[in-house]
Amino acid sequence: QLLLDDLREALAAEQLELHYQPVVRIKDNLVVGMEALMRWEHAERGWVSPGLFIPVAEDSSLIGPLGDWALHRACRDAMEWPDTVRVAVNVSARQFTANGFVDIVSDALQASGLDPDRLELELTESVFMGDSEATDETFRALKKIGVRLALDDFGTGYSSLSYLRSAPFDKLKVDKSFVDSCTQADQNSAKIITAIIGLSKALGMETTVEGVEAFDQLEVVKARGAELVQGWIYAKAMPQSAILQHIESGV
Ligand code: G
Ligand code: G
Ligand code: MN
Ligand code: NA
Repeated sequence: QLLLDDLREALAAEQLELHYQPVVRIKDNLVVGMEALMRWEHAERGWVSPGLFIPVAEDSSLIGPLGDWALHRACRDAMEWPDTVRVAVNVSARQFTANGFVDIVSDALQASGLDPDRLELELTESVFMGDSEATDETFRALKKIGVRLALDDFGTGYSSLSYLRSAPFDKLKVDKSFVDSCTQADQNSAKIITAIIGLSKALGMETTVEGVEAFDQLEVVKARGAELVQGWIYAKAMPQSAILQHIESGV
């Protein structure tokens, strides 16, 4: 049976889960956000990585219902957390550019009662590949609702700074690939991290540095001005049932 068929069945049978990875504010070690990451355990396949099944869903229309489910679920789950903790949801370009996306976001907020300011949508530059007028219109409508927008995987792909001139992002997420090499002697990755944080600040945006695994990496990104960090050094993604205890016990 094809992976896509299994995935469709899993969604219908409510076998997909959202796990959440904390985002930590370095200055006071507080958890200020959680990124929702899809998890799927299949009876025969075992754990299937979203890195594998999301692209399969994106190549079909299943990304629509899959993404709707994640938005609704994440908003509902976030209602059980302290209201100082935001929830970030990854949104595929195909989902973002589909008709009705803004309504789905509104529905998820309304159904859950979540404050729009607590919902952050993580987009990648691929949303700029399509019709730019329609994209601009979607951005405007989302800002009107009051949700936050983050540009994910920043610095990879076909980065173009021109997107930042007009798109109303609230946050840039520095890609893990820069962190992986930030402790190297040549310091180029560390310098790029400094530059991205500076750019982000100059434009009035927040920055999250992603994928920090080791203490020496944390030291480098701190020295480079990072304020928000997400990575295994603090925590991996965890199920909803573990979150309250994690937040209460502190970092
Ligand atoms: O959790 P992990 O690092 O394995 O995720 C792998 C990839 O899958 C990441 O690029 C992540 O953004 C993506 N991903 C995880 N959950 C979702 C989701 O709910 N929607 C979308 N569009 N992508 C997701
Ligand atoms: O593409 P996106 O940035 O949404 O993907 C986030 C992915 O990065 C998730 O799959 C998450 O599991 C993974 N991730 C987050 N922190 C770390 C880390 O410290 N190390 C590694 N290897 N992966 C991480
Ligand atoms: Mn992300
Ligand atoms: Na990323």
